Amino acid sequence: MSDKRQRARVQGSWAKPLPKPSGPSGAVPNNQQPKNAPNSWGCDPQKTPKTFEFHQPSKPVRDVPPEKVIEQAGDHEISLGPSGVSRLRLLPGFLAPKDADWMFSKLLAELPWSQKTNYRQGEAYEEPRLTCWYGELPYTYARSTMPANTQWHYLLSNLREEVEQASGCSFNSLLCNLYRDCHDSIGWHSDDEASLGNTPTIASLSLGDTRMFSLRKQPPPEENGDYTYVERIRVPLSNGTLLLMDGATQDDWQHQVAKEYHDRGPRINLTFRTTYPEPAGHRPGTKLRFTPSRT
Ligand SMILES: O=C(O)CCC(=O)C(=O)O
Repeated sequence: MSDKRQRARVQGSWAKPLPKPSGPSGAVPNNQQPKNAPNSWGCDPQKTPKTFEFHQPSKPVRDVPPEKVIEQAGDHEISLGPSGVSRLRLLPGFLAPKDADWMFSKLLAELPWSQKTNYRQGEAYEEPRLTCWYGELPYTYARSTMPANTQWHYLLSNLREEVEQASGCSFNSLLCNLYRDCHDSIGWHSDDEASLGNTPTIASLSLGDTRMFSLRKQPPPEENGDYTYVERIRVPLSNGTLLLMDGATQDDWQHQVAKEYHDRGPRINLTFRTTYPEPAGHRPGTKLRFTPSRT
């Protein structure tokens, strides 16, 4: 016997006996039934609520905020707190497409690209992209260090000057990322290692195929690290686009370039930064607060 039928039988044997019939037909007319007697369905009207009662759900229903897309050139204040104003400046076409194309080919062929090994909870993993580092100081993140490298490729030195003019900032370091195809990525993180100082400005120049740059707001402490309801922004970064992240962006937001599930050609991203000697007594690569490292 099927489980469903077996349960139906057990329920049947427990059902309350029907009231004794009194009329000639054996049936008790409805209007003669005592007011509170169980009806012919075996339901006790006293136990059955007569009216529908609405109970407010104990947890308020929350909407996930719609994701914003920033594509327009110019300055965008993306939040006012909690650490201050977070700002993006987007400059599509910062490099003319023809210039961006030949610089891309040259940097792809001539930079000393390699795959870095990082560590998380004692486990080693290979970064899903290639990188190289320029700066007078070494740079540590995810428990692995890129040694100082002052041999700037002449093209990178020229680009640094152009980016400094456009941003009004000066940069002494550069992290280069090469995404070989749609499978390469960088996970959610903030550029908030102590060696980058407080409220760093990061200038990010993209060459090659377009990839989607995503940002998500840090959740407030009462969310216990749950990002379900945080604000999200997407910025498509195309060949020759300059993006500046400024103000509290590294304190109040995280960013990533996710893997994609359709073909993407290679893309180079140059992130100009200012680095400072690691504070005395700090382990290299220490973050200003507990946030994930780049993966
Ligand atoms: O490739 C990008 O646009 C982002 C790179 C990045 O987030 C980083 O280098 O920290």
